[in-house]
Amino acid sequence: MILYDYCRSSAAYRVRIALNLKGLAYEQVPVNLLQAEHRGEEHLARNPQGLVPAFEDNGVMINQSLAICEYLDDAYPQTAPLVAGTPADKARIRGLAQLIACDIHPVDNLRVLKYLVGELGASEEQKLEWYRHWIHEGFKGLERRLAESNQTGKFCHGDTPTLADVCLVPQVFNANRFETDLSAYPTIVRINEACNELKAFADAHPNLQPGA
Ligand SMILES: N[C@@H](CCC(=O)N[C@@H](CS)C(=O)NCC(=O)O)C(=O)O
Repeated sequence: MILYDYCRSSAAYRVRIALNLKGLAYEQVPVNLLQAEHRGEEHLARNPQGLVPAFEDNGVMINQSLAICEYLDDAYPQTAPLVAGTPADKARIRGLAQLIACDIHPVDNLRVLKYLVGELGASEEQKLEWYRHWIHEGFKGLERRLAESNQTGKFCHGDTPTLADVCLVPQVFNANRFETDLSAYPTIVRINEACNELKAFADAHPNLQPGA
């Protein structure tokens, strides 16, 4: 298994956590986003969107972090599932994961920030305001969903990490990197801390990756 990733990519961070939770060994090939390696032909052949991660297993190349995580569940059912339970449990886990991966992360992505500052002429201050605005928009709803549900446990869904936690931790890392005030989200902060006490999450931290 090969993960083409970048240390600070939160989508790749998700896959690193998922692989660690499932106890699957993998090789890492860094693709440096700051040097635009993701826009080069070598990486476009792996992911024509020019994004990381890309994941290769048994000669098959897979794109999109959530699809990669669900592939791991399907291809390696003997390992801890990331999405499990009744249809309603699975829908809740996927819903929480998608709230982060589909509704928060894409608008704060590197290419969006570059476009804001480059093509649209936003200042650094406006860029930061944009970044934090979309974190707050997403985290408001996420906090309420987590805090008001008795299905929330030590982690986002019960007392075992799931795909929702795999998405939550990198998003909180990003929020902290951009110095976002998270005091209004005690449940998110608590779950993030509980996750990071686990080796699978700690080992996936951006600072510990090649090229960090
Ligand atoms: N939906 C994709 C998102 C992938 C993505 O946005 N990757 C970012 C890093 S977190 C990236 O490659 N950004 C490069 C850029 O914006 O130029 C996934 O989940 O895999």
